[in-house]
Amino acid sequence: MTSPATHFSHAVSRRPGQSVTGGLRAEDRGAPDLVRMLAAHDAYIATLRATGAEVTVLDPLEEYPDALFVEDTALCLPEGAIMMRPGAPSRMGEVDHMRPVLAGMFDDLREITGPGHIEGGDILYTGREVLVGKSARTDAAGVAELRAILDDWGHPLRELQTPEGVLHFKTDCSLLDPETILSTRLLDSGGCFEGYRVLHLPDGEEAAANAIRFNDVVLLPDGFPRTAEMLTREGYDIRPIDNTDCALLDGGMSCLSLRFIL
Ligand code: CIR
Repeated sequence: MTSPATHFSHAVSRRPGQSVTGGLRAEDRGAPDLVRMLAAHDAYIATLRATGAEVTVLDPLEEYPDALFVEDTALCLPEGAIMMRPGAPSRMGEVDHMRPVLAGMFDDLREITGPGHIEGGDILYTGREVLVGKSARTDAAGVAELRAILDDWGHPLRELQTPEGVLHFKTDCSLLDPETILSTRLLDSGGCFEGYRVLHLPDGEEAAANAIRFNDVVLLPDGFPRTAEMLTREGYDIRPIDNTDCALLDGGMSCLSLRFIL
């Protein structure tokens, strides 16, 4: 079954630059290695392209160390794209660089104009609804502004809470198919996925929660054997991708692309 939440014709991604070593992180566990990160990024893009999708790869933005995490700058839906308004002050300017790219692709381009804030990492589109977790980056005013736009497009929005200490809602969950969510027990314990089938990350492998279903494959951070085994057993075709360096900046599989159908 194809769904606009799991099946895509296009993606947009951005290469990391030298400045990525200065990217935001909740805890300093060392600087990412750009050479290894670029190799992982190549593998990520190649995996998306191998599914038949067209992938636009943008040049690094040295003035924005976190600009490779393009997901936070926009929400792309079948009806159009919405420019976000990041809650991290150092990331707000990234939106100005993504707007012209999406303007060339979408007829209907909307904007969160503020004063609220919202980042794409806090938004999970499941096909039947849009789940948004308030977080240190996403506030009630940002969610309200998004809701007004989604009302126009007929998408129900459910406002939720990203757990304390978790960067984004999707740091802790992913959509595996329109009925199935991969989630940490922590996030799911809040009851936000009622009505979906939920697969829990095995204990100790919570860092594998940020995966993406992209067409017929699931891109999963490498190094989480029990999660890989569980998903394979459940019938998903997984593609492990080295996430060592993005993880040092609290990033995962979803943050590295905007995915949509044109
Ligand atoms: C940040 O703190 O904004 C970046 N270092 C990581 C952003 C990850 N984005 C995402 O999960 N959507």
